[in-house]
Amino acid sequence: MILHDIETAERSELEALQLGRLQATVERVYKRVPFYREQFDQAGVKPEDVRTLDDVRRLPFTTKSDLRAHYPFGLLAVDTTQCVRLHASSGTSGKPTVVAYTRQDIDHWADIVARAFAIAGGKPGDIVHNAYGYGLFTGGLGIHYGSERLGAVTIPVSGGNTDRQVMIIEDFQPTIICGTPSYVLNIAERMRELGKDPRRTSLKYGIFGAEPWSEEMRRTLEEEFGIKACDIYGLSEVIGPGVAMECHEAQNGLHIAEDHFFVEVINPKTLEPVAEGEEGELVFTSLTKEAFPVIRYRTGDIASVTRERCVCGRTTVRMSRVKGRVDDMIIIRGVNVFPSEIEHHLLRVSELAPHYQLHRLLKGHLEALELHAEVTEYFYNRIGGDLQSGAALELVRRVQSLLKTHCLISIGVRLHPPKTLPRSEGKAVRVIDQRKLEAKQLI
Ligand code: DLL
Repeated sequence: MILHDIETAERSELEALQLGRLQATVERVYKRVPFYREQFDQAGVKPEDVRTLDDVRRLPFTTKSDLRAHYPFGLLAVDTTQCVRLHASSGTSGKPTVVAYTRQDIDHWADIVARAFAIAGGKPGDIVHNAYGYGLFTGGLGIHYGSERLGAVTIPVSGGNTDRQVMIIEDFQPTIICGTPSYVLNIAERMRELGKDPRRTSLKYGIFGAEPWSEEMRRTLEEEFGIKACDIYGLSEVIGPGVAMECHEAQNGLHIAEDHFFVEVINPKTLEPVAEGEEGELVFTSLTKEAFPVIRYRTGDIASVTRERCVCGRTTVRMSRVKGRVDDMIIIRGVNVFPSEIEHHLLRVSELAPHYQLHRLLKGHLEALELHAEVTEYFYNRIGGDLQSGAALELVRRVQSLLKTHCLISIGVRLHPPKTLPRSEGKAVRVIDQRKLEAKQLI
């Protein structure tokens, strides 16, 4: 089901719409947001210089630190009294980033997320179990409004209280489940603990995102629940969930809602555009937002885009899965690796459960990486619970050599008994930085 004609329009029609909206946005921010006016003036560019879509490149970038520097309302293009909602994204340190919405922004966002549901296979009348957290995080309410806009029966479960999640899935018979992939996997685990089979629920589709996940994690979730799982991407600064959504037909790249967001992919070091299909940092310019427009916002997320036609019939640009954030990239002796790449290989090892953490450590002055992974119940029982047994040590060596071959990194591997690593209720914490802990202990 395609909810809006623009998703299948000729590129020329879409680009004409984008240009008009871009020009209007640039003019608005220049008039209304002193920060943007100063930035444009410094770059020597005026709103009327934006004559083609390529001219976007003349505009300055915006970063998370710009947002922080204007905390909480400094970048709003309307008076706060014209806003009907505020959200915030939790920063790793210090103050969060605040984002604001007018009534029209909320309305557009609901349309965008309703379209995302349809892209993932959703229809009016579906029953949606929404396990994204409700609150300042955009996941819960963003998905909620889109699901209602689609005409689906929306269950605002929020994250956590996993036993209640299991009960609701059994009793309310949802057809779609939304949540972070790591949390929904935990729901499956809990169902099994309670003697229930996740494959026998009413669920047909999963809409998973808000954290990086791999193709193998998709396979695991699809097999666990017997569903089709699609990737949803978004970030609060740009709007929240729905910026891009993977179609259930191809499951090969996420369609960007290009009538609302203009995408670029840049080399994060040179800030120059990369060639189509090449990986780089995603940069978005909002085209319709009133309260909190963003100009060339550097997301920090690494992905590529393609303009190739999709089998679903949509003509919108597709982005690849997000590999991770620029700041999540781990550099071990000159080799770069993202946690999601490690996950990709780990989940192929049948003796390991899909629960892991990566610890960054200092060995002397050199950085080292240690993988903490849980073994499956089956393997644990087979080795009689002895993680020092020959079979366990052989498994450690095999995982090390797999990661050495495919990710080119030498990594320590520690096996853990089943169900001993922490479980997430939202975004999973995959990387623990022991370097900072160690440094603190030294003081
Ligand atoms: O995570 C919005 C969202 C909610 C998206 C629900 C999808 C579903 P923030 O909390 O601002 O917003 O975090 C945004 O999360 O810059 C990415 O690094 C990461 N992220 C979001 N979706 C994906 C995804 C929401 N599908 C940050 N794959 C982004 C990988 C993702 N990373």
